[in-house]
Amino acid sequence: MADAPGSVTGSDTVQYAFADGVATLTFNRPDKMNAFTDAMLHALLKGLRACERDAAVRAIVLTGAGQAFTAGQDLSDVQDRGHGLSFKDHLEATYNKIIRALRTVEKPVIAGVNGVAAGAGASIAFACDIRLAAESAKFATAFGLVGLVPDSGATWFLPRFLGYARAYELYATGGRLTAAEAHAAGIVNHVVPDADLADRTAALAGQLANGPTKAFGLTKRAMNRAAAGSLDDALDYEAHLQHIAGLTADHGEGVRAFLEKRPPRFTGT
Ligand code: LHQ
Repeated sequence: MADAPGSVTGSDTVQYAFADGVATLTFNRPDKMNAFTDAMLHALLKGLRACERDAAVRAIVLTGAGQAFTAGQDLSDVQDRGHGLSFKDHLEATYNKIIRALRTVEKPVIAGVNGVAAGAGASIAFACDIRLAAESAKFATAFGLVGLVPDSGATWFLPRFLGYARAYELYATGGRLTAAEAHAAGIVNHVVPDADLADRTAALAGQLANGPTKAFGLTKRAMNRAAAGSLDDALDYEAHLQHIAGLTADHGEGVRAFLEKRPPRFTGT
């Protein structure tokens, strides 16, 4: 944890911590349910880009301070913006870049959903690779309750988890999913007692950070591509990426360790 709070993200409202290959970005406006201001969104993007550039970062955790993961867009910030950036320009300058960064960073990203994830905050959780949720966490669609359409990838992610009808109904009614419901629907990988969330998330992130992270990154690239293409495309692209993975030091180490009946020592190269 060599970095002072805010020195990587440029803001204390998104805190950055690094230890043992795991970078943790914590949304930190607990008195406002970690609702996003523009400064926070830019800090999050800056933090994700720093994670992407830093080879020492081999897994990323997003979580929230206090009671909420994040309540999404700070609605008072929208009111105060007056006739500044249009909603479209704002989305393109902030949330859309964050969602793309989460999907393209070739390192596993885990959301430790510690409380409510609302609106674009739920979208950010959906864009992570793995979600652990505290028992008291909730996913609140929120957009419709304030007369907005789902954004930040919400129309892409939720129907893939729930199917069209359940996703549309949730958006149209402003519905919420409990952690248990989200787990049953395949949105959340694991539901854990509230008091255990930070440790369980850190343990999983630590496990991944010690793995063959180059291969994990290529797996993400392959799955992103497969989600948008045909089986034929997926077969061709998997073969292309397997060629790359097959040349990594971690592949050699993994095979040697297996044959020598010892645990592997992966380096992410
Ligand atoms: C908040 C917020 C919040 C400000 C809680 N803003 N203060 C993208 C681009 C451009 C434009 C617009 O939108 C988007 C995407 C979006 O994300 S739209 C959806 C925005 N989010 C919402 O609509 C959620 C609004 N919040 C809520 O529904 C509730 O607060 C939740 C369900 C998150 C939590 O409920 P409670 O546990 O009952 O807490 P609370 O409502 O008492 O909130 C605590 C404080 O946090 C309170 O402030 P105060 O000063 O009165 O103590 C809230 O006003 C504040 N807060 N969310 N989004």
